[in-house]
Amino acid sequence: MPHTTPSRTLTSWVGLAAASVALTCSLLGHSGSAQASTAPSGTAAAAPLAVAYSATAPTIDGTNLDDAIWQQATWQPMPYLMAGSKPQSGDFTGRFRLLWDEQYLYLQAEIVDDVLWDSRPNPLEAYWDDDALEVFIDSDASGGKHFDNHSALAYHVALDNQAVDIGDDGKPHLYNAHVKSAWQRVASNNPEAPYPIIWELAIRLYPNSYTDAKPLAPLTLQANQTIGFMLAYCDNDGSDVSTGKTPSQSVREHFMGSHFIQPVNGDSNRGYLDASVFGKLRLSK
Ligand SMILES: [Ca+2]
Ligand SMILES: [Ca+2]
Ligand SMILES: [Ca+2]
Ligand SMILES: [Ca+2]
Repeated sequence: MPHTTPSRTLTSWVGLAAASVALTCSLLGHSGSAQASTAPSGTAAAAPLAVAYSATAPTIDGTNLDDAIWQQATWQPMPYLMAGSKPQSGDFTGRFRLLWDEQYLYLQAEIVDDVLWDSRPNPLEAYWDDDALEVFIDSDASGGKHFDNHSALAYHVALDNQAVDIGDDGKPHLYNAHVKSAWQRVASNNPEAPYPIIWELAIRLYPNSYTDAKPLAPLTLQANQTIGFMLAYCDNDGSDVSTGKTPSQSVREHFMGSHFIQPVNGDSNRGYLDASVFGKLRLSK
């Protein structure tokens, strides 16, 4: 990270995220089969991350890291590569924090992405190959296969703020009623600034028995509820267009997430299939 980074906040959290990766990798290297109580944070086996209750709902408008409501939440890093190549910090860096009330799980993310890319105007087409913030939610932390059922959902929230996932018919569906989304760039007078995005979500949770044919009402969230959760970012900058692909053929360059996923046959991209790889949240009050 160059020392000319304009944002003091950014410098410190990028450094912290890197330190966290180093520490976690080190712990993983020595821990073998870790117990739930001692497993490193950022792993499926780790103790649940406590999420603070907010009596006042945060405004979902993609602004204001300094909002007093968000100061009760703790930043979490997104340091783990799940697919593609590992990006430099200016290519992608992300962190996020969470709050809850009875209606929603709230998320505020700060994302550095050097090129915003949305080459497929149809929100149902290859949405993972356009830039997207991907939220994995398993409302009862049941784990298990969820590709074409709603025991868990993997909401790909696109740059047009629409949320898409595979439905129980095996085809992509929009779930815009489930996720309220807004994002904006952070303005700066420094020409070297990375102009990070503040991306905010309010997420409804649904029971395992939700189906597309008979959508159920969202759950009322409760203190001490445990939720399966991961956050990821699909980063495409269209770099492969220079190699002869058309923009609509361009594929995701990095898929970075909040949790370490044990690879199977070298593949860590398992969150869209198996909710057992998610981390866990505990709603505290
Ligand atoms: Ca990028
Ligand atoms: Ca798109
Ligand atoms: Ca579930
Ligand atoms: Ca991008």
